[in-house]
Amino acid sequence: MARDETRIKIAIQKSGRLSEASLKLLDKSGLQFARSKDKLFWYGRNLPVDLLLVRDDDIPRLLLEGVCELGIVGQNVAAEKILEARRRRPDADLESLATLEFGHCRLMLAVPEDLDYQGPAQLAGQRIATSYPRLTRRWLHDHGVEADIVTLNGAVEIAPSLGTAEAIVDLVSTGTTLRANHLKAVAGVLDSQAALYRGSSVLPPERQALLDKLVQRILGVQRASETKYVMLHAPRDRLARITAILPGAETPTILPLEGQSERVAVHALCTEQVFWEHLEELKSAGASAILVLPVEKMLT
Ligand code: PRT
Ligand code: ZN
Repeated sequence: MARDETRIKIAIQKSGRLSEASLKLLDKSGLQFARSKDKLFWYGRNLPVDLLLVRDDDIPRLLLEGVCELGIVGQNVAAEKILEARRRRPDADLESLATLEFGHCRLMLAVPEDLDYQGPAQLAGQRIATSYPRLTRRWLHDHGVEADIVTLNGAVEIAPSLGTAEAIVDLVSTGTTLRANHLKAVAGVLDSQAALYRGSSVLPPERQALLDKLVQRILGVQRASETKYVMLHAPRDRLARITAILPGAETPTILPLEGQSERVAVHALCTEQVFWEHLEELKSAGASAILVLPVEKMLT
């Protein structure tokens, strides 16, 4: 495939936990692709922006080598691969443009459930199985512990029962896998979620402008997904109290209500999550007719 130097390439996971949400984000950002079922490459139809569908582990390298300009990948994978790349190029780095609020998980140290774990010092001289050897090594180093790292590409959780390691460092979301393998999580190594990364290549001004526009759109969709438009009726004399409850609302719009002098309508953009608890609190403070609406797009 000849490289077209005028287009932008975005790398996402081909098939896995991050694929669907990554595609949805790009779709909401207004990108349309000529999809080809099995191919790795989807051509951008409405903008000069193409998609590369690859294994998540390959995304950091594609960004570091300048093959792609943008990529969506878990912070866990990005952090591990950056450390790996630094062995060859000490200044290797990726810029994280935004966290994307999906693919949440935690890289954790886990030990057999019947072990009386007292702290990192207990790991000295032990074998720790993981698919994240560099993050594990850094964590051990930060805790002043020397242990043997056994690098495995999968099925890390069975290493203790096979007798190939005393502990593991692996991703945990619900904890079901650990429990099924009679392991317990005892320390967090890294909190992770999917993030949008920018590669290290320097672009000519026109392509940089296209990239900036694209990033603004993606950030706009991301911000909108966290934002809610709240409408309610409130007694005029409780406005201060009610606006204080609205999460992340800076300057709500206050509108008169026909035929009512004591009550007004309040419209507010809430940039933080609106929970049921907020609505219950608003109601107790005198608000009524409370509506929470999703926001589809935002450009601020
Ligand atoms: O084929 P490819 O290499 O692209 O995919 P993959 O198999 O390496 O990755 P995939 O699709 O499993 O995960 C992609 C990314 O999703 C990870 O790099 C994380 O950023 C994120 N993620 C979120 C997770 C999990 N949650 C998760 N639970 N990745 C893996 N897991 C594993 C976990 O290790 C455990 O073994 O799922 C298992 C179930 O977890 P529990 O705790 O819910 O039981
Ligand atoms: Zn992978």
